[in-house]
Amino acid sequence: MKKILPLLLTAIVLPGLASCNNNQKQQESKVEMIADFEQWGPDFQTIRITYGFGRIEQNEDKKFVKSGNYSALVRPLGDKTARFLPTFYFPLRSRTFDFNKGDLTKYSSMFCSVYNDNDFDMPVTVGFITEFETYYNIRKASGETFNLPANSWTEIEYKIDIDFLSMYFNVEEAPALYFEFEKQDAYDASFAPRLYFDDIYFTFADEIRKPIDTFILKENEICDFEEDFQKSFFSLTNVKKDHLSFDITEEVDGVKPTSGNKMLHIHSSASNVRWVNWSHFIISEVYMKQTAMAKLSVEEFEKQQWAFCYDVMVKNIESEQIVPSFYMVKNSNEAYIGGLRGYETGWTTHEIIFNKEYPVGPGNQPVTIDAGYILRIGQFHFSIPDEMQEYDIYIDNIRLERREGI
Ligand SMILES: [Ca+2]
Repeated sequence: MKKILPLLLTAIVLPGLASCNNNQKQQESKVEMIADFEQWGPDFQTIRITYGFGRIEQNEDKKFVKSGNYSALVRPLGDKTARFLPTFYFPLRSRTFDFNKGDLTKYSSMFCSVYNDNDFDMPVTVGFITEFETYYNIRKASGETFNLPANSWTEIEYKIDIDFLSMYFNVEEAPALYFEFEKQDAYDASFAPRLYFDDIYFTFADEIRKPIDTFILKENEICDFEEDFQKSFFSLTNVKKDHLSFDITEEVDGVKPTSGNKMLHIHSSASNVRWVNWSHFIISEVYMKQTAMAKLSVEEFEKQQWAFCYDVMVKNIESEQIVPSFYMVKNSNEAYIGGLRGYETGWTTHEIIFNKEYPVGPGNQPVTIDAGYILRIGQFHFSIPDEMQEYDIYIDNIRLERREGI
């Protein structure tokens, strides 16, 4: 019996090993490596960081290496004055290193290993950069946020949804892959949290995919808040952290949407500041460029009178204002229409008529939403002031309406 046992074991173990090796080989051939951090270039050399990011360096402590000899020690900080959350990213094309990994139709997922060397959990958001010029000016597609539990390795899989991403950019030419953190309460990188990244790669899809156009709106709709994809184009700038929050909701607290089944609900918490701060609910430029607003031709714009309309209700506060602001591309020019007040009696429709002069704009100058804003429409804001008490804003059915011909 003693002699048979090792033979049996051998017989069982060897085929197991063989199939394991085959699997491994198959997996390797299905992988596009972005960085395994074994070499300085391109792995570290091509990384870009946002202003005030913190620090990234090569690590050789094996405890924090997933494979090979090295990994990347990432210490995100986030300068308090920086416009962006601390983000590092990998351009997917390089002339210097002669690669092009930007055709996302070939890939199914992004994988990476991260060790969170801190006594607290940390979130990281993964996604794609849609445009980068300088580290002052980058644009991101909404990503997916993963929790990194304290003192352990996490394997991240970020599924590459080309239908969703094709709303932002040509998915055959994705500019860059990003990792974004929250701002840390630290001033110096030596106090920043420690994270180790290793083996960042794309897996190949079984076949090349074609994106399906899911960005479909009703005629003259800017945003009715009915479609799931819309939410990923909304964001907030909070003057104070978590001062403002929003959700897309069905009927709530007796408030019913004015169109369809869903509406935007913005909640503002009470503030004790003694001066006016404005936070912003933002609809992204990428979104606005695909709406009825951007599809108006100049001829149509001049021939008909058009109005930008939305339904709004402010609850739990007597007198309130929100200020809609139109931007041209790249924030180069803003026009806000001020002086909209008093919604306490229920739903009201606001309209802003294009080509009409409004009395209050930047610097108290008259302002007109003219053809320039249609041809070069950028992001759109609702600006929302701090108040001493908490309150709620409901918005629905942002749309264009045709008025009489002129
Ligand atoms: Ca609606």
